[in-house]
Amino acid sequence: MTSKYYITTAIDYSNGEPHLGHAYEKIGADCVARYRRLRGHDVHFSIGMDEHGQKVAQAAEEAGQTPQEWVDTIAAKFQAAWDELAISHDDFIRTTEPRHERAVKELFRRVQEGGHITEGVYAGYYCVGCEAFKSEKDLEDGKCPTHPNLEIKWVEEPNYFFEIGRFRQKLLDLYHANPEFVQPRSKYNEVYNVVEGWTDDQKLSVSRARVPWGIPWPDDETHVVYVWFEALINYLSVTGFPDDGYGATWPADVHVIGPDIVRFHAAMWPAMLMAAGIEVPGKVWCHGWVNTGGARFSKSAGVAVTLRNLIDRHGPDALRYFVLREIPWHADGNFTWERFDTRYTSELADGYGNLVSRVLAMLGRYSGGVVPDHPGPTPLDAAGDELIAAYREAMDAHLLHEGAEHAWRLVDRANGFVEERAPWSLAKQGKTAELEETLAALARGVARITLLASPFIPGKAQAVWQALGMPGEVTSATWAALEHPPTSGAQTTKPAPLFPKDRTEAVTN
Ligand code: ME8
Repeated sequence: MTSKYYITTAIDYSNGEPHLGHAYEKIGADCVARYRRLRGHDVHFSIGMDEHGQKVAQAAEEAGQTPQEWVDTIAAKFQAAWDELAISHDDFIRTTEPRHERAVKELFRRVQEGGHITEGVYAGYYCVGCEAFKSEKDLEDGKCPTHPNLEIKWVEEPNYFFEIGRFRQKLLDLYHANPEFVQPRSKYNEVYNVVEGWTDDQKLSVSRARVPWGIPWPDDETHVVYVWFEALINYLSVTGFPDDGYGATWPADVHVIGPDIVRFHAAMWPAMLMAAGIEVPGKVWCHGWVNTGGARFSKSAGVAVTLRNLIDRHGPDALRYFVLREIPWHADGNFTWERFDTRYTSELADGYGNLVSRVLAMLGRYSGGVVPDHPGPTPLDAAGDELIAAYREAMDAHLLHEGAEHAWRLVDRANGFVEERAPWSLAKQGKTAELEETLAALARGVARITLLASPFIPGKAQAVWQALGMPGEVTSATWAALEHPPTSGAQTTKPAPLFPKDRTEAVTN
């Protein structure tokens, strides 16, 4: 029985180039999606672009382009980056697509039919950086703390409002019933406290007047739907909503997002769904911030480290591995070139890369490249069983950095096993049975590590899978193959160096 697993990331604003912050989120979600496929789930993984709103319109104007021309160019850049980083999404939604407008209008109709939209006048601050209304207490020294470089605007206009306060108790009930609805716990507490502080007649402005770039407000062309109210609905648009059958994908199992947008996802979004009578998502997973040199990667802060430089340094797989191993998936982390180079050398080149190259070389030398038929088990198999269980526990809990750590412990264990058994001396002494047992165990070990590593370094894992003589793509391997690698009798070959140490030789995969 396969079970469906619908995972999404935030859809990125089309107001600049992709940077490591965006990439980290997509790489992490991709790692989860790939792990779930390995577990046999029927995964639907969606990412995309948030193309409406004032700040996108401003960026287009500054570039001297129409908003549509601008978002087309930006979407192509993001897609190219995600292709290069082997993001295995099943869908790429753009909020300018007709399927999205259709879903927005239908969801809106249901919310309105429920009597949850009212008219009024909004008077308050607006941060274009957040595309969000701000109260006095959200500001620090009159500025938005997330966008201190932008001027806060005072806005006074007739608006349509969503009566979000009516869902206060239902949201609190949801949080009580499902304490893992928002993870990590610190974010749960943040959202809980915000919602608890609402009044029952709390309103949220959900239209903007005089903003031409957006989805027109149904029945009132002088307004567009507020960009957040609209953008969140992308998660339904990709399921085919409102067509019959959207429930095969919806509800999302997990929305992966960053720290600045957790309230939109864990409070506003479920309230909108409740108002429309639609099931809420299973979980909101909030990763941390990626910083460098004391600044956060962002479109405006002018961080000099570009995604191009990062990929070019050691190839896309190395970047994927590094960010997922270095930055815990639930906390903030820091990028430095030094740490990147150190982990590349010790864990990828000298660790996994060296293990693969010596095991395949020994299979060639002592066994004509054919994996001997010897089921073991050896101490290496036992260590593998333990580490697979630990990996699974970590990955099920979304602790990707721990998952990588367990996989790489098996690399160390396998490299240790080579030293302990010294196949070269077994060969010299003519201890054929022991030599065969050792080589067979090492082939199984490498196959297991490769499957465990495949959500992190899919390109290199494919190269090793092929060199091990395993059939098909590593992406279609099963969990059973991880537990009992079908390596006996496989005809192996020697791959090109996986992680060259001389950077000028660095290959992209
Ligand atoms: O927020 N480190 O778009 P966005 C980690 N369009 N994550 C980071 C980051 C960093 N330095 N910088 C950005 C939006 N992010 C909306 C989302 S969803 C319906 C609409 C993350 O382009 C950020 O937290 O500003 C968010 O999850 C994602 O990148 C897109 O940010």
